Amino acid sequence: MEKKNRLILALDVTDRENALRIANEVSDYVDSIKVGYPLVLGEGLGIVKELVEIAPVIADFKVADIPNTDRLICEHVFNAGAAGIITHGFTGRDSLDSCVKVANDFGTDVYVVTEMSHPGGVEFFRPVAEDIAKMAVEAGASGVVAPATRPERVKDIRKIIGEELSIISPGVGAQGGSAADVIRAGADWVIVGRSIYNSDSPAEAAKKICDEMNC
Ligand code: OMP
Repeated sequence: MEKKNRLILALDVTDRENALRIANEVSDYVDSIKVGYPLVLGEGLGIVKELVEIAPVIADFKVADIPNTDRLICEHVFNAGAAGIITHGFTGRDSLDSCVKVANDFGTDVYVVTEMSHPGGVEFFRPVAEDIAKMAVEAGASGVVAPATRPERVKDIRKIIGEELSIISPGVGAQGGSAADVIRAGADWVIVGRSIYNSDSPAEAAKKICDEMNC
């Protein structure tokens, strides 16, 4: 993913018309659009093909299954035109290897969740976040997902993964995190949903976040 604006839009609206309108409005300010279950269950995987005309798409399916099922999911997603996918890591190295293998065949990216951004994200993830980050490096993933709600954890995870892997970081705005703080802590991109798509002016909201990150 080209690092221009450091902003990834989390497009968690559920209908095509709104999705395309918002994506078009913010296209100058985002490096990628993340789609997940809300939009794909609402409109089908075909929406990815339409969105890639506007910006590269990361498919957030938090893939978490046995290697064969993971492979099938990744193949579908990349055939639909996505440039990247988000997977879980707690399913183990063989499952992650399966996703990375498909991504390598397609020339696409795999991002592995380390510690999640919501309050419950510390309950089970906290003790394993570092190990998952290490595994992401060893498996040849492109990057990890780490919480903008806890910039100190982004710092910890950056120390583990070094500079080669990217950190994409959700939790800015609606979940209370600050874009500038988490970029300073070592994130490469912030992922922002509600603060942009629920705004009266998604473009202005996206521009404001980009301006904040000029730090
Ligand atoms: P907002 O809270 O509306 O900005 O959306 C954040 C987006 O990031 C949503 O699409 C979440 O599903 C996603 N996300 C998190 O909020 N926390 C995480 O730990 C991981 C993700 C993710 O993998 O993208």
